[in-house]
Amino acid sequence: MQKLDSTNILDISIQPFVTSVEKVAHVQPGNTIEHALLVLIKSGYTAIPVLDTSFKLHGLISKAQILDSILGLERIEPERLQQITVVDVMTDSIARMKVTDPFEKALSYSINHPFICVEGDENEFLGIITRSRLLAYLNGYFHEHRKKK
Ligand code: 2BA
Repeated sequence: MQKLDSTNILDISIQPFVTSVEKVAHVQPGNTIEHALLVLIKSGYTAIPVLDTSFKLHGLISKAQILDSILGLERIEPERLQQITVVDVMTDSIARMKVTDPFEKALSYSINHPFICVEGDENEFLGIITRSRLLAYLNGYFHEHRKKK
Protein backbone atom coordinates (compact mmCIF):
# COMPACT_ATOMS: atom_id res chain seq x y z
CA MET A 1 0.00 0.00 0.00
CA GLN A 2 1.26 3.47 -0.87
CA LYS A 3 2.30 5.77 2.02
CA LEU A 4 -0.05 8.52 3.07
CA ASP A 5 1.63 11.87 2.50
CA SER A 6 0.76 15.44 1.64
CA THR A 7 0.54 14.69 -2.13
CA ASN A 8 -2.92 15.25 -3.56
CA ILE A 9 -4.33 11.75 -3.84
CA LEU A 10 -5.87 12.51 -7.24
CA ASP A 11 -2.43 13.26 -8.71
CA ILE A 12 -0.50 10.20 -7.53
CA SER A 13 1.05 7.73 -9.98
CA ILE A 14 -1.06 4.76 -11.05
CA GLN A 15 2.02 2.57 -11.54
CA PRO A 16 1.76 0.80 -8.13
CA PHE A 17 -1.81 -0.25 -8.88
CA VAL A 18 -1.08 -2.03 -12.15
CA THR A 19 -1.52 -5.82 -12.30
CA SER A 20 1.35 -6.60 -14.66
CA VAL A 21 0.84 -8.12 -18.10
CA GLU A 22 2.23 -11.56 -17.18
CA LYS A 23 -0.50 -11.96 -14.55
CA VAL A 24 -3.33 -10.86 -16.84
CA ALA A 25 -5.41 -13.59 -18.51
CA HIS A 26 -5.88 -12.66 -22.18
CA VAL A 27 -6.67 -14.01 -25.64
CA GLN A 28 -5.59 -13.10 -29.18
CA PRO A 29 -7.81 -11.62 -31.93
CA GLY A 30 -7.41 -14.73 -34.13
CA ASN A 31 -8.32 -17.26 -31.43
CA THR A 32 -11.67 -19.01 -31.70
CA ILE A 33 -14.35 -17.91 -29.27
CA GLU A 34 -14.31 -21.48 -27.97
CA HIS A 35 -10.74 -20.88 -26.79
CA ALA A 36 -11.74 -17.51 -25.30
CA LEU A 37 -14.64 -19.10 -23.44
CA LEU A 38 -12.31 -21.75 -22.01
CA VAL A 39 -9.88 -19.05 -20.78
CA LEU A 40 -12.76 -17.04 -19.28
CA ILE A 41 -14.22 -20.07 -17.50
CA LYS A 42 -10.84 -21.31 -16.24
CA SER A 43 -9.76 -17.86 -15.01
CA GLY A 44 -13.14 -17.13 -13.45
CA TYR A 45 -13.32 -13.64 -14.96
CA THR A 46 -16.28 -12.09 -16.73
CA ALA A 47 -14.18 -10.21 -19.29
CA ILE A 48 -10.50 -10.18 -20.28
CA PRO A 49 -8.28 -8.12 -22.62
CA VAL A 50 -7.55 -9.07 -26.24
CA LEU A 51 -3.84 -8.69 -27.10
CA ASP A 52 -1.93 -9.57 -30.27
CA THR A 53 1.38 -11.43 -30.35
CA SER A 54 3.24 -8.10 -29.93
CA PHE A 55 1.22 -7.39 -26.79
CA LYS A 56 -0.72 -4.56 -28.41
CA LEU A 57 -4.19 -4.05 -27.00
CA HIS A 58 -7.13 -4.63 -29.37
CA GLY A 59 -10.14 -4.73 -27.06
CA LEU A 60 -11.86 -6.94 -24.57
CA ILE A 61 -14.07 -10.00 -24.74
CA SER A 62 -16.68 -11.16 -22.25
CA LYS A 63 -18.66 -14.33 -21.57
CA ALA A 64 -21.87 -12.41 -22.35
CA GLN A 65 -20.60 -11.36 -25.81
CA ILE A 66 -19.62 -14.95 -26.61
CA LEU A 67 -22.97 -16.36 -25.51
CA ASP A 68 -24.79 -13.68 -27.47
CA SER A 69 -22.82 -14.58 -30.63
CA ILE A 70 -23.93 -18.25 -30.51
CA LEU A 71 -27.56 -17.49 -29.83
CA GLY A 72 -29.71 -18.76 -32.70
CA LEU A 73 -33.40 -18.03 -33.25
CA GLU A 74 -34.61 -21.15 -31.45
CA ARG A 75 -31.57 -22.50 -29.64
CA ILE A 76 -27.99 -21.94 -28.59
CA GLU A 77 -25.69 -23.06 -31.43
CA PRO A 78 -22.48 -24.34 -29.75
CA GLU A 79 -21.06 -25.55 -33.09
CA ARG A 80 -20.43 -21.86 -33.91
CA LEU A 81 -17.89 -21.63 -31.07
CA GLN A 82 -15.26 -23.12 -33.40
CA GLN A 83 -16.24 -20.99 -36.41
CA ILE A 84 -16.21 -17.51 -34.93
CA THR A 85 -13.01 -15.69 -33.94
CA VAL A 86 -12.42 -13.31 -31.08
CA VAL A 87 -12.02 -10.30 -33.40
CA ASP A 88 -15.62 -10.76 -34.64
CA VAL A 89 -17.08 -10.61 -31.16
CA MET A 90 -14.82 -8.41 -29.00
CA THR A 91 -15.46 -4.74 -28.32
CA ASP A 92 -12.82 -2.08 -28.91
CA SER A 93 -14.68 0.42 -26.81
CA ILE A 94 -12.69 -0.02 -23.60
CA ALA A 95 -11.28 1.96 -20.71
CA ARG A 96 -7.59 2.53 -21.48
CA MET A 97 -5.02 4.97 -20.14
CA LYS A 98 -1.31 5.74 -20.18
CA VAL A 99 0.83 4.72 -17.21
CA THR A 100 1.77 8.41 -16.87
CA ASP A 101 -1.89 9.46 -16.42
CA PRO A 102 -2.92 10.42 -12.88
CA PHE A 103 -4.90 8.41 -10.32
CA GLU A 104 -7.86 10.73 -10.90
CA LYS A 105 -8.36 9.32 -14.40
CA ALA A 106 -8.30 5.70 -13.19
CA LEU A 107 -10.80 6.54 -10.47
CA SER A 108 -13.13 8.22 -12.92
CA TYR A 109 -12.96 5.28 -15.40
CA SER A 110 -13.54 2.77 -12.61
CA ILE A 111 -17.06 4.14 -12.01
CA ASN A 112 -18.24 2.40 -15.17
CA HIS A 113 -15.53 -0.20 -15.80
CA PRO A 114 -14.44 -3.09 -13.54
CA PHE A 115 -10.90 -2.77 -14.93
CA ILE A 116 -8.83 -0.30 -16.93
CA CYS A 117 -6.14 -1.25 -19.46
CA VAL A 118 -2.81 0.52 -19.00
CA GLU A 119 -0.34 1.25 -21.83
CA GLY A 120 3.20 2.61 -22.01
CA ASP A 121 4.61 5.43 -24.17
CA GLU A 122 4.81 3.20 -27.26
CA ASN A 123 1.26 1.93 -26.74
CA GLU A 124 2.60 -1.36 -25.37
CA PHE A 125 0.18 -3.10 -23.01
CA LEU A 126 1.52 -2.97 -19.44
CA GLY A 127 -1.39 -4.51 -17.53
CA ILE A 128 -4.68 -3.62 -15.88
CA ILE A 129 -5.93 -1.66 -12.89
CA THR A 130 -8.94 -3.25 -11.22
CA ARG A 131 -11.69 -1.33 -9.49
CA SER A 132 -11.17 -3.47 -6.36
CA ARG A 133 -7.51 -2.42 -6.14
CA LEU A 134 -8.45 1.28 -6.28
CA LEU A 135 -11.21 0.86 -3.70
CA ALA A 136 -8.91 -1.10 -1.35
CA TYR A 137 -6.36 1.71 -1.56
CA LEU A 138 -8.96 4.43 -0.95
CA ASN A 139 -10.37 2.48 1.98
CA GLY A 140 -6.90 2.32 3.57
CA TYR A 141 -6.24 5.96 2.74
CA PHE A 142 -9.41 7.26 4.40
CA HIS A 143 -8.93 5.07 7.48
CA GLU A 144 -5.38 6.45 7.91
CA HIS A 145 -6.70 9.94 7.41
CA ARG A 146 -9.32 9.50 10.14
CA LYS A 147 -6.70 8.14 12.58
CA LYS A 148 -4.50 11.19 12.00
CA LYS A 149 -7.31 13.67 12.78
P1 2BA B 1 -14.92 -9.86 -13.06
O1 2BA B 1 -14.54 -11.01 -13.90
O2 2BA B 1 -16.35 -9.44 -13.14
O3 2BA B 1 -14.57 -10.20 -11.58
C1 2BA B 1 -15.16 -9.46 -10.54
C2 2BA B 1 -14.49 -9.77 -9.26
O4 2BA B 1 -14.70 -11.14 -8.92
C3 2BA B 1 -12.99 -9.64 -9.32
O5 2BA B 1 -12.67 -8.31 -9.08
C4 2BA B 1 -12.56 -10.55 -8.17
O6 2BA B 1 -12.79 -9.92 -6.93
C5 2BA B 1 -13.54 -11.67 -8.27
N1 2BA B 1 -13.00 -12.76 -9.10
C6 2BA B 1 -13.40 -13.05 -10.33
N2 2BA B 1 -12.73 -14.11 -10.78
C7 2BA B 1 -11.88 -14.50 -9.83
C8 2BA B 1 -10.90 -15.54 -9.71
N3 2BA B 1 -10.64 -16.42 -10.69
N4 2BA B 1 -10.20 -15.61 -8.57
C9 2BA B 1 -10.43 -14.72 -7.59
N5 2BA B 1 -11.34 -13.74 -7.64
C10 2BA B 1 -12.05 -13.63 -8.75
P2 2BA B 1 -11.26 -7.72 -9.52
O7 2BA B 1 -10.18 -8.62 -9.08
O8 2BA B 1 -11.28 -6.32 -9.05
O9 2BA B 1 -11.27 -7.73 -11.08
C11 2BA B 1 -12.07 -6.81 -11.81
C12 2BA B 1 -12.15 -7.24 -13.25
O10 2BA B 1 -10.86 -7.14 -13.86
C13 2BA B 1 -12.61 -8.66 -13.40
O11 2BA B 1 -14.03 -8.62 -13.44
C14 2BA B 1 -11.95 -9.06 -14.73
O12 2BA B 1 -12.76 -8.64 -15.81
C15 2BA B 1 -10.65 -8.25 -14.74
N6 2BA B 1 -9.46 -8.97 -14.21
C16 2BA B 1 -8.99 -8.93 -12.94
N7 2BA B 1 -7.83 -9.62 -12.83
C17 2BA B 1 -7.57 -10.14 -14.05
C18 2BA B 1 -6.52 -10.98 -14.56
N8 2BA B 1 -5.51 -11.43 -13.81
N9 2BA B 1 -6.59 -11.28 -15.86
C19 2BA B 1 -7.59 -10.84 -16.65
N10 2BA B 1 -8.61 -10.06 -16.22
C20 2BA B 1 -8.61 -9.71 -14.94
